[in-house]
Amino acid sequence: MADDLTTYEENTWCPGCGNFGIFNAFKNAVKRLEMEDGISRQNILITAGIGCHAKIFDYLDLSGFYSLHGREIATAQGMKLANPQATIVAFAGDGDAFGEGIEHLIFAAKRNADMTVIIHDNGVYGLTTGQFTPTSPEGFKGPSTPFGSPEEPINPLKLMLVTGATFVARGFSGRLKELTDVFVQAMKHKGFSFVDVLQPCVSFNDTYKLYNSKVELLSQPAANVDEAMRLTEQTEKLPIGVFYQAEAPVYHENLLGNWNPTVQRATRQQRLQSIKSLLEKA
Ligand SMILES: Cc1ncc(C[n+]2csc(CCOP(=O)(O)OP(=O)(O)O)c2C)c(N)n1
Ligand code: SF4
Ligand SMILES: [Mg+2]
Repeated sequence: MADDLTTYEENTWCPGCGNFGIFNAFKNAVKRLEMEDGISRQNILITAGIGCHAKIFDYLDLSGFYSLHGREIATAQGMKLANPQATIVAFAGDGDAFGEGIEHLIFAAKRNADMTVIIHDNGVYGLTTGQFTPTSPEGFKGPSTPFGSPEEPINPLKLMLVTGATFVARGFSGRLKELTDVFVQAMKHKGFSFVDVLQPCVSFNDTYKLYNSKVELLSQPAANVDEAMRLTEQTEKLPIGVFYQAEAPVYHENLLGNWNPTVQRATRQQRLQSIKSLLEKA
């Protein structure tokens, strides 16, 4: 065991995979949150979809709920409603969150669900060996697009800004310090925080050279959504860091007020009384 946040599970990521950078930056972020902000690891709950990215769930020694392909963001919302005091993190793949589960991503952002979504954006279905995803570049060749994808990729940051996400950021798995900083800020943000991590897949979409030459740290977040949208359109350079951050009411408080279902569960007697009064009204 390399450190006290790593489990004994055998690591099966390909050597050189960008997932290692995300894993290490996330562990650094958890340690910083513990030391600097008093957020204990027992209060950080994780979930993940299915894919290479999702193996992080097996490797991190944190509590949580292993979800399904494309369903980790729905699962994360349920976890937050059940335990509003917890800090919730959903690890997702690009195929996972922008393909199979895009509706959950959009609605969680729209509701300002208080959680952090970390996208391992490798532009490919890694675990199923190289099919194109919504963020694969035009011309991408793989088993499902042998002549090259004829589609333009989506712009995930722009999608999140339009949908109303209150924290929108990009990281690069090869820039550990900056990625750690972004994770810390995302997990401290009250509301929906979205971090799109540029993650090379050395086996099916090796983007190290591209990202190493283009990635550039933003000096500060944009002052408004319009400015942030323009930043997401840059292609000569790829900005990393926080693009946009805003305050807004969060979903679980709108829905539950101060009620915390984990510590304020109704007794059997109270539940029976509620059923009885419902039946009397019927
Ligand atoms: C509902 C469902 N559809 C499809 C699959 C098959 N499947 C498993 S992993 C995967 C691709 C994952 O790609 P991505 O989300 O980008 O993660 P990566 O492996 O690249 O980290 C697919 C299609 C599945 N497990 N469940
Ligand atoms: S297939 Fe790609 S994403 Fe999956 S472990 Fe290997 S390098 Fe990483
Ligand atoms: Mg992927």
